[in-house]
Amino acid sequence: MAEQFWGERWLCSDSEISRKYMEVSAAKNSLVCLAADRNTMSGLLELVEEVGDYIAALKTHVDLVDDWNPEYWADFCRLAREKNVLIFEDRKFADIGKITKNQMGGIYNIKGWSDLVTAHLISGPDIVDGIQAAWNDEGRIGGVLLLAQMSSRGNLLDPNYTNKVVDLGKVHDGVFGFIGNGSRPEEIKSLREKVGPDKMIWTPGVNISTGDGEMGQRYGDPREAVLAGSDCIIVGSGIHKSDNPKEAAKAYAEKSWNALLERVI
Ligand code: S5P
Repeated sequence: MAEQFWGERWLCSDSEISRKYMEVSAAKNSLVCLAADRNTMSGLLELVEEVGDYIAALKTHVDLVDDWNPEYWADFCRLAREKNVLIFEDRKFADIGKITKNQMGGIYNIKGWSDLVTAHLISGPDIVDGIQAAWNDEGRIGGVLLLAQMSSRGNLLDPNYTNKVVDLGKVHDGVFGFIGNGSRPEEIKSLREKVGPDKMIWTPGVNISTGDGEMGQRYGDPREAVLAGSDCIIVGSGIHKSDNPKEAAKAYAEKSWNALLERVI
């Protein structure tokens, strides 16, 4: 079923995790990854309960939760699995390969529950091998999203750096795709041209109300991001700070899905 909606992305991709994402998004008619940036376990559980049916992936920052403990987290991950969403820890790893491998463990044990994680490629390509080795030790599969662009004002990821990240990431099986700047459709378009058809581009910095956000964050329009080549809109405050998170999640799902249909046709 996913093939008819995803077109060449489906045909060109032989990654199990990419196909899983495309299937989940097609089943839910949503290209939304919720950035679940709430500080309490009860707030997180409530949010996923409320919007889980309208999102395809759930992005976490495990280290910003005030009352985190392994039992609560296991409940949270169980709920996410029941809701059929991929779990994506936005850890933005950046160290050398062997340290990153160990950082996938530790008290949070990210390798045990994440399907996707983010990494910067600043330390070189071994970081991807380190992350993959950690999942492998756990008998699990996962995908790395490399930061090729960022949505924040004044970031240092210039086009030259972006090109290097794409060149290295494109040929690595452990790389699921790239983070692009959702606030600037022209940047997404140029990223898509470099990446080609087979890897994912996921974009934060997306909101129905566009413009500047808090502390240098910038927002672009969800439909424009998808038409420019984004495969998933990462939406945080647009959903979790809305007066009605469920309705907001539905609205983002609809906009992103209709844009995919428009793009493929
Ligand atoms: O360049 C980036 C990369 C990421 S992963 N800009 C971002 O904003 N993010 C993440 O997306 C950020 O860590 C946050 O969790 C989310 C955006 O949240 P929002 O509330 O601004 O939509």
